[in-house]
Amino acid sequence: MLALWLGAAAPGASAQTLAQPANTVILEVSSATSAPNSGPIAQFDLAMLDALPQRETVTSTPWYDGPQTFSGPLLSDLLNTLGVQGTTVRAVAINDYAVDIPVSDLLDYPVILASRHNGNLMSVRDKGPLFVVFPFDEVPSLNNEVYYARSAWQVRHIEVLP
Ligand SMILES: Nc1nc2c(c(=O)[nH]1)N[C@H]1C(S)=C(S)[C@@H](COP(=O)(O)O)O[C@H]1N2
Ligand SMILES: [Mo]
Repeated sequence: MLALWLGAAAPGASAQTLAQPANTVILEVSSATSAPNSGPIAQFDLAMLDALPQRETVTSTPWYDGPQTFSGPLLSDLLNTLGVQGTTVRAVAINDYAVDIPVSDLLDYPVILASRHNGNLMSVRDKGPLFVVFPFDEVPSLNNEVYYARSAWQVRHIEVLP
């Protein structure tokens, strides 16, 4: 099994320095390598996600007519911030849809945890609050069912698997 380090921090080292959410928690990140009952290793409100470097992609998708603009932090930057180790990122949505995304995808492509669609926050009805967006137009080879299935919307929880 290939174990990839996301970032240089020691495991768990940077979680303590992460700000505490001041507003509604929209994302929880947990790691299978942390103690089972320790709860999430990080909780994020929107401002905390907005404080990370933002990446935008303009892309066609199977879900909208014509190219759309999506923006938010890179999933790789999010995990770098936490210094978690793993091979797989499991994105779990509000409706309990779950999909496993290999960490190699995050190293190979700018995969965005989008908080904005055409500059606007997304309601749950509109695939919000968070939507895993692959850069389909930047990397046309991503246009297949594997990556459509990894495009989880209404994401609420990210679990990092060893
Ligand atoms: N939250 C959530 N995201 C999801 C899904 C889902 O059911 N819920 N389905 C996935 C799958 S399997 C695919 S192929 C694509 C396309 O789903 P659609 O055919 O319903 O448009 O969205 C993905 N993202
Ligand atoms: Mo699918």
